[in-house]
Amino acid sequence: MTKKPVFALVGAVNHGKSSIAATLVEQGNIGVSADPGMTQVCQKIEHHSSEFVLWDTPGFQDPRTMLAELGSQLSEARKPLAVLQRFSEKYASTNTFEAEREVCKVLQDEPAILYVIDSSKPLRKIHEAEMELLMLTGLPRLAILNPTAFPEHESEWRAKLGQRFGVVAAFNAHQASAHDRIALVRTLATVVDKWRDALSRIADEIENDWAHRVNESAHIIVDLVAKSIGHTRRVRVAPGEDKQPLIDAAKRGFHADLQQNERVLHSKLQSLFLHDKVGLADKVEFTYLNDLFNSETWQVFGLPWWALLSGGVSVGAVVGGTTGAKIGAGGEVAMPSGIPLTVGALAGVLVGGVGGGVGAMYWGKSVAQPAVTEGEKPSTLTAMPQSFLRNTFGYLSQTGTTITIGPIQGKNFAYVLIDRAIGLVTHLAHRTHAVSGVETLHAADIKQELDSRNASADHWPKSLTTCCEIFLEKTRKKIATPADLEAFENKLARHIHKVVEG
Ligand SMILES: Nc1nc2c(ncn2[C@@H]2O[C@H](COP(=O)(O)OP(=O)(O)OP(=O)(O)O)[C@@H](O)[C@H]2O)c(=O)[nH]1
Ligand SMILES: [Mg+2]
Repeated sequence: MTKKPVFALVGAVNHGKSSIAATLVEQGNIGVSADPGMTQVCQKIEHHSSEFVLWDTPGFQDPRTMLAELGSQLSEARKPLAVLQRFSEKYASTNTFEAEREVCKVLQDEPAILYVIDSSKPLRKIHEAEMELLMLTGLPRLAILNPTAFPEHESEWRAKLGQRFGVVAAFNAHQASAHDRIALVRTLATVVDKWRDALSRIADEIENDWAHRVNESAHIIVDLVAKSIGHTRRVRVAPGEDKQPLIDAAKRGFHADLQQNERVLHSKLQSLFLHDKVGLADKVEFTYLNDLFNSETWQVFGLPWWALLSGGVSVGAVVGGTTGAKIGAGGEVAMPSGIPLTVGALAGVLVGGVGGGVGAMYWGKSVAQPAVTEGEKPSTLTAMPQSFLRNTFGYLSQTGTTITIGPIQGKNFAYVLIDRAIGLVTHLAHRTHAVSGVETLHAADIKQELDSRNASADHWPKSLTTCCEIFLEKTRKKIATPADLEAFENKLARHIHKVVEG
């Protein structure tokens, strides 16, 4: 059986070797640091699903002295790796050439060399010695340009690399997309002949895995939406018991259920994109996740982009004036995007036009308000005259009654959930595993990112909105078939594909 492909990341201190490793294999626990000399010993890294091995190394610390000692031996040797082996043995019980010996240990595994270069840094003699040593190993080689800032020295690096490295690839550890990872593996397939087929298969696997993740994200988003828009909570009221405190408590519980559903969805998305395994310090803080019912978040996610342009006043003017929004029979307003907003939502916008904060609050509350029904007869208790309630449900006073909280009345609720989820998917899909540090996501940033990609629900193509509306309508009526779910899932998956690739 042929050995599986093995690669060794070599390059000068602090040029981004560990960062490339982290991004390429999507692992956040590889030591990356701004302090030079972070990697002291070699680390063997296996890709989570593909059959290849990556060695992270400290790189050479003193390649000029090493080259002076070994240069002529290496250039004359039939087996350069044996020369390196003897070199390692010679210094084995000393503290000389520690980093070099670590690299040599890995080179005995006959890897293909990935020579990492930060092309924002100048090329020096030490780097030329490094390149020379790598060339003399006789191992297959690929140079990777990974500028950590503006690549002002790229041309001088390329000039020197050309003589010793057949192929030079660009791969930015902080920005590389799945597409870039796949492209790098395909490039490697052209460099290492003996692993050409294996590497092509690996590239295919990564491509399929990525497509699966996107499809799966659409699946779990649709699942969450179906679950959330139909969600209800019941509370039993004993004869003579005061209902209102029970209703208020049940509403709080109802909102907590929906928040929990969303939290579960978001952690599933994190796992899907392999961002849940990073150490605590690297965790993204999704602060907006805690405020599904926060009025501000609702405003950010529920309003079309044009309504957010310049705050409340113009929102009122735009809705009331130029767009000519119509109130339909169902008390809904058709916005230019075709996404219906409830009258309550519109009122929120309009009130917002007059008095900013109040409008935002009303907006948030109105759209996130669940239906409240008593017994079997649906009624929005809070909106009905007490006399009517007494007459209609009086007979229940002997035995008590059951009150159902939910489902959410605002039709925009589903779109808020979907936008937030796709925003998170977009963020996770573009976050490389080399990027560390706590990052706080704000709802407004997510919305802006989606809008900049024409991806939020108010930018959707009509066919997607129509499909979504059919799915929502049937789900609300509890008549959605698996085929309806699948149809929406497929369309949403195609949309997410475009968004994450854009
Ligand atoms: N902006 C930016 N910074 C990067 C990129 N790649 C690496 N860095 C930063 O460069 C520094 C060094 O990165 P490492 O991956 O630790 O470099 P290394 O070559 O493994 O370093 P040693 O193990 O110390 O030899 C870290 O602060 C990284 O965050 C990149 O693509 N863009
Ligand atoms: Mg390192």
